Parts: sequence; C-alpha cells; structure tokens
Amino acid sequence: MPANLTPPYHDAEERFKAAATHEERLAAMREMIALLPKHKGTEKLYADLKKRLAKLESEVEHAAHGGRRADPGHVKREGAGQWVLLGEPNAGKSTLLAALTHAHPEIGEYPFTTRVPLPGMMPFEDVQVQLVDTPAVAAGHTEPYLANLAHNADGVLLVLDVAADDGEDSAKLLLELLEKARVWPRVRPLPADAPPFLAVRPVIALGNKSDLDDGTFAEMAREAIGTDLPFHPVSALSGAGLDDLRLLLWRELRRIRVYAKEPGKKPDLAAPFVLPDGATVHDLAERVHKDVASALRFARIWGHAKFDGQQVDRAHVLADRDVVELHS
Ligand SMILES: Nc1nc2c(ncn2[C@@H]2O[C@H](COP(=O)(O)OP(=O)(O)OP(=O)(O)O)[C@@H](O)[C@H]2O)c(=O)[nH]1
Ligand SMILES: [Mg+2]
Repeated sequence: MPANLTPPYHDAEERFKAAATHEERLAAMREMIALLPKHKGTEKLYADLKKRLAKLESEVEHAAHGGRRADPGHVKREGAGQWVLLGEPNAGKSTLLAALTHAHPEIGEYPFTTRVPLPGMMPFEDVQVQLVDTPAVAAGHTEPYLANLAHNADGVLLVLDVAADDGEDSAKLLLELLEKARVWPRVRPLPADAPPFLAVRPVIALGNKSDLDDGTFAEMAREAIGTDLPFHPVSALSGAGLDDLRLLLWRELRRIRVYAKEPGKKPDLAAPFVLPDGATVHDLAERVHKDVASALRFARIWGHAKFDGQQVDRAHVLADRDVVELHS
C-alpha cells in the first residue's frame, strides 16, 4: 500500500536532513511523526520513526549530562565577586544560599542533598555578589574539584553547624581542604617559608543554626576552626546575622563602586563599575574602553574629593561611590 506522504511531511523530513544540532533534529523528527498520515500503509514507517526518536532522545540526554559533568569545578564568575560556601553535610549551606540569593537550591534534612555546585546572586545595595553552594565536605566523600573551586574564588565561607556534635572533625576537614586548595586566609601573616602559588583570600567562618544555641556551641565551633579567623554566628532559618553578613561579604571583597558620567549628562547611578580598592581614574577609563583610556586628558570627580567637580589626573585614586566624568 502506498504511504501517500504529504508535502508538509516531506518538508519536515528535509529539515531533519538539514539539521545542524541534536535539538533541531529532535524537533524535526517530532514534526515528521505528527505529520505522518496514520493508516495501514504507514504503520511500519510510524514504528520505525518512533524507534529513531527514542534513540535520538537518549543521545540528547546523554550529551547534556556529559556537558554538565565535564567541568563541575568551574563556576563562571558574575557580579562584583565570588564567594564559595564549604561545609559539612547538613551545615545549612543550601539554606544560606536560598536566604541570601534568588537561587532555589534543594534543601534536605539528610546529608549530601547538594550534588553539584550551584551559584546564586546576592543583591547588596546597587551591586550583586555571587555565592556558590557546593556538595558537602566529609571524610572520604569530598568532591576533588572543591579545591579548585575554592582556589579560584574571591573568598571562602566555611559553614559550620554549631549544633552538630562532630564540630572538631569537620573543622579539621575544612582546614585541610583550604590547605589543599592553597587558599591562605588573608588575616594570617604570610610566613617566610610559605608554599608557592598561594591564593591569599578572605576566609570567614559562619556558625550556622545560632537559633539552636545560647552561644556556648558557637564558642566551641570558633575554637575548632581557629580563633584568628573572623567568625560570625548566623541562622539561615531565622535570618539572624544575615544583614551583617551581606555587608561583610561586600566589604571583604575590597572593591569600590564608581559611576561614570559623560560631560553635560547625568551619571548612570544604576550601573556602577566595580573596581579593586586602590583603582585610579586610568583604571576606570580602561574599563570603559581602551580608547577612552588612551585619549584621556583629565577627569572631574564628585564624591570624596576636596570639592565637587574637582579636576584630577589619571593617577588619582578613586573611592567607593565616586562619580567620575572622563574628559578626552
Ligand atoms: N534550626 C536550623 N536549621 C537549619 C538552619 N539552616 C539549615 N537548617 C536545616 O538543616 C538541614 C540541612 O540544610 P541544608 O541547607 O540542606 O544543608 P547543606 O549544608 O546544604 O547540606 P548538604 O547539601 O547535604 O551538604 C535542613 O533541614 C535545614 O532546614 C538554621 O539556621 N537553623
Ligand atoms: Mg546543600
């Protein structure tokens, strides 16, 4: 019996042949199945198409997983800076991410809920700070890529569960991981015989679940992680301590916000440039465009300078919240 295939079916078949990606092939194949006239003469072809569709679907699924598995230890940096959260199972890393950012991580009473790193953006005033939730640090179960993730971040948050009874062991594991990651807490003076390739970074310990504690457990956790590290009791559940933490996460990045302004126009206060502490007018011009930097003659500054609109040269060091008018 002839199949009597219709022109729209043939069109879909042409699209299938011309498809450049798995997704396009998948879409065209689904159309072919939908457009296939259904009668005795197309029974075999229908069964064949369904089989090919199932195979294609599993290939696409496989490719997607392969892609995700390829580099779980790299999370693209976005916003003003990146903090990585590290901690024992159930410490509350994901609950913290959910409380501080717009991300929606899975949260569970059981350990190892989080399987892959998950970033979220924390709004702070007019900037966004990136936090990265990670799978737990636990003896024999720590994902090897966590060391890389910590090394490449701008700062590390060690999340401790003050109510847990294995506080000392998990503090030890976290400190070992920092060492493996070659992250040196910025508050610690660098010894003369410091190992090479260290990333000197802000490291902050959080005593989470402070709602379950009168302060006694927090003190024990602080001693376990090292009293020289900044330590902040917080509760991801009640929100206690989180406002202070937001400010700290911005401040410890040691960055400034500056607002660029064109002569004769109002500054764009909604979109600050974020630069490292100590950045100059030249650094800002470079960030705007390299041509702007090379053509720069002087700048005018509103903010911390002696008087508003003061003329400065390219070596002038900027301060947080300066408004800068670049003149070429
Ligand atoms: N009382 C209290 N419970 C909390 C707090 N933060 C988290 N929890 C609870 O602790 C459990 C674990 O929270 P998660 O955020 O999933 O912990 P996690 O560190 O991400 O755990 P893993 O992904 O397994 O490593 C959940 O039942 C949370 O509701 C807190 O501040 N106080
Ligand atoms: Mg988690």
